[in-house]
Amino acid sequence: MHIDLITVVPGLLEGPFSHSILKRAEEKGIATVRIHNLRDYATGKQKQVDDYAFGGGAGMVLMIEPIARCIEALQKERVYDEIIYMTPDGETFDQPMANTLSQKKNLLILCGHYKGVDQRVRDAFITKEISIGDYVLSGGELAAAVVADALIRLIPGVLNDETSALTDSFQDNLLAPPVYTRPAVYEGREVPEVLLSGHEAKISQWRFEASVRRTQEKRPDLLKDSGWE
Ligand code: 6GU
Repeated sequence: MHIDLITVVPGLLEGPFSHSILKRAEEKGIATVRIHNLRDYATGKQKQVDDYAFGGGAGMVLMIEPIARCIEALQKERVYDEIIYMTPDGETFDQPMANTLSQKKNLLILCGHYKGVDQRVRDAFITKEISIGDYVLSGGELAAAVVADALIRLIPGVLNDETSALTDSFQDNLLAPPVYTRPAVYEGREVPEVLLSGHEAKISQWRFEASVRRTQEKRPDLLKDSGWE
């Protein structure tokens, strides 16, 4: 997979992709991520990327020309499966959407800022609009990092067996079961005995039941669609 990100604040995106799992995915060549500074596609000595909204009102709007120039330059190098705009009024991101997008080859993600982008950018270029939840962030960058992380970790070869995505919460509409490590007893708090038994079948059964119980307690809404009820 290759992800291109367009932003006016590249610094906000550099950190998340230079650590841990995302960094290893990049090093293995499984997922490559490139951050593009919208200002590099602006013209004039001001390198202007935003302007006042027609009709007035507070807040600046990202202009169409630099964005169009940037997208069109990137499209000369790749054909994108989706051109995504990160916006609080987009479709709410969830695990099924992550699963679908993780199978795409080339994604372009545009991060909004200020009061958003000129509507004509959305009309002319954008194929999918994503929100990560019902709250407002100061820009789409942190949301784009969330989405990219959720996609990249699902690509085969990114995670090893120990961190396999198959046992994640949400993959089967169940939350993951509790986990424990050493010591077996901490200040009188004991690890459930079955987990120390070495009995694979019993452990699997315990984990499944613990998942169902945890989901009933914390997220009964998920169980309705799970088929486990
Ligand atoms: Cl994608 N962008 C912004 N600015 N705020 C958000 C969001 C995106 N998703 C939730 N809140």
